[in-house]
Amino acid sequence: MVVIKMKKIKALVCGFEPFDQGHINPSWLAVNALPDELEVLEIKKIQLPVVFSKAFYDLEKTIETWWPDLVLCTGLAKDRPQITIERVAINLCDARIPDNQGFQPSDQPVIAGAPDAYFSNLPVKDIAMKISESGIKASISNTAGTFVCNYVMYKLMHWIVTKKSPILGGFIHVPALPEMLEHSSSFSGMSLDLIVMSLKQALLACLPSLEKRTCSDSLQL
Ligand code: PCA
Repeated sequence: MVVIKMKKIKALVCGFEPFDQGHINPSWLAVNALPDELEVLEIKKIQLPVVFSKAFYDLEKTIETWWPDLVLCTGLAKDRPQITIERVAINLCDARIPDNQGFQPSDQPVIAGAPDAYFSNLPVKDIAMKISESGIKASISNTAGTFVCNYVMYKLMHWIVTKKSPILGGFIHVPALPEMLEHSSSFSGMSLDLIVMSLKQALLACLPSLEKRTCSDSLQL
């Protein structure tokens, strides 16, 4: 008899705590509102501190205890009107504002001597397309900035590459909620519901790539 056991695919999804005098960070609000399961995905959610010396440390600890198949990090980009899927992280920390522990690096590498940049290994075009098809504005971004989000994405991709890990990893920036923006702002932000929906679409867009990687484990003869 052939028994087909559907193995759950583990997705670790991260958002950030508030920073820069904000009281909320929609990245974490949206991540926290995701279901615990989505189709074949088992979802674990964590909030990361906006602190250079801690953010990746917390993420790495969770990766090395839970061993996810996918790591999707998210953060707030208040100056962007739409969901942006980051294609690349660069080896640079150049902070416009201090992090939540007052550290403000200027022109420092994330990791001295490491490559100038790492690409996301998520299907970034498929993600942008799937979110757009659901009626939500989304595009690919070629810069994750030079603050904590870029730092975390760079460290994550460096971890994946140097450990030769099969994990899919990458980063999505989400816009501000409407109530976070000044009246004078040229755009109106995005509702939490739409941000949550975008993250679900992003996770679903990763399934074909994930299933390709894990299908050899799911057949038990
Ligand atoms: N956005 C910041 C850090 C935390 C967040 O949500 C960034 O884009 O670097």
